[in-house]
Amino acid sequence: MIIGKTITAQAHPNIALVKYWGKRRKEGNIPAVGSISITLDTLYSRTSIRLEPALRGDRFIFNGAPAPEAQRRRVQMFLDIFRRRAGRAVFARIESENNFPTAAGLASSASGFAALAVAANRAFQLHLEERELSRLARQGSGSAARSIFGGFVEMHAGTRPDGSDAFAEPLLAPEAWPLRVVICITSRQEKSIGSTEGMERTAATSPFYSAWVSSSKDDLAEIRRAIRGKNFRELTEVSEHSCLKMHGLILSARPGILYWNGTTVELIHRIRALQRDGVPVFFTIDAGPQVKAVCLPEALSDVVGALKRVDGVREVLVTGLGQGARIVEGDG
Ligand code: 2P0
Repeated sequence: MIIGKTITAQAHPNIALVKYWGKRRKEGNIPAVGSISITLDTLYSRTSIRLEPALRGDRFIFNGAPAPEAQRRRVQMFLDIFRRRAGRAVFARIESENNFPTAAGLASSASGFAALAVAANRAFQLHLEERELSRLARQGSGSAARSIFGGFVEMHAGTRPDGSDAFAEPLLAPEAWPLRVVICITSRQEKSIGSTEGMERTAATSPFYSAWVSSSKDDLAEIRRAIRGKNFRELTEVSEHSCLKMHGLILSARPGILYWNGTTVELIHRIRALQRDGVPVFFTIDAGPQVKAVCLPEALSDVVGALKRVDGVREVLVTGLGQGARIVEGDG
C-alpha cells in the first residue's frame, strides 16, 4: 500500500457502437448484452488518489468541488472492493477532473471509474491485470469496463451468475483503423433519466426487451466482422441499427423515454444526406440528445462543415481513437 503519496491515472470516455442497455444483475452492473465500443482520445478524466490513514471516510472532489454525498458514497463503495482485496481499511482523498463538459452526453462515469480503478490498483499495490481491472471498473459503472482498453473494445456479457466472465477486452488498436468522431452537442442540460434507471424501467416494462437481448448476438458477430475487415459500410449498418434499436426499445418502456430533441433528429437527417452523397460517416446516440458522427479521416472536414451548420448545434468536439486507462503521475 502506498500511503500519503498522490497517484494519478487518466482514462478516456468510450462510445458504444453496439450498445449496452439492460443488466442481468443490478449488483455489480452485470450486463444483459455484450457491447462493442471505441475509446476516444483528446477527452479524458484524470483521477488522483492518496491514501490517508487519518481519514474516517473517503473524500471525493469532483471538478474542483466536494462531490454530492450520493456520488461520494458511490466512490466509497467502489473503493471498498479494493480495501477488501488489500485487507486494509484505509480511506483516501480522491480528486477527479474531466476536460470535457459533463453534460456532453459522454459517460464521464466510464472514464472516471476506469481511471479510479487503475489508480486504486496502484495505491493498494494489488498488481491486478487489465482483465481484472475491467471487471472491477464494471462495478463502478457498466461502461467503465470498456475504458480500461484503447481502440476498439468488446465487453462480454458472460453467463456466470457472479459476473466473473463479464469483462472487456481489446479488439483492435486505435492506430490500426484511425476513425474520427465528431460530437455534436445539442443541449447542455443534464439528462432527465439516468442510464441506470432507464435500463431498469426498460427491462421491467418494454414488450420488446427480450427481442433486444436475443438479437444482440447477431449484431456483435456482424460488428466483429466489420472491424476485422475494416469494412466501414458494414460498420455503419450495424452501428446505426444497434443505436436505433436501442432508442426504439427505450421509447417502448412504460412510461416511454425519449432522449432526443429536435436537433438530434435534424442531425440524423443531415448525416443520412451526407451518406447519400457518398461521405463515409454514420451516427450513434447514447442516453441523451447529443449526436456522435463517426467518419473516416478523409471525410472529417466535410462532416464537421455540414454538422456545425445544423440549427441548434451548440458546439462540436472532434476526437480520434485513444489509449486505455493508465497511470500518468506518481509511478514507481
Ligand atoms: C453504452 N450506455 O453502451 C450505453 C448506450 C448509454 C447508452 O453504457 O448503470 O453509465 O453505470 O452500468 O455505464 C451508459 O451506462 O450505466 C451506457 P451503469 P452506464 O455506452
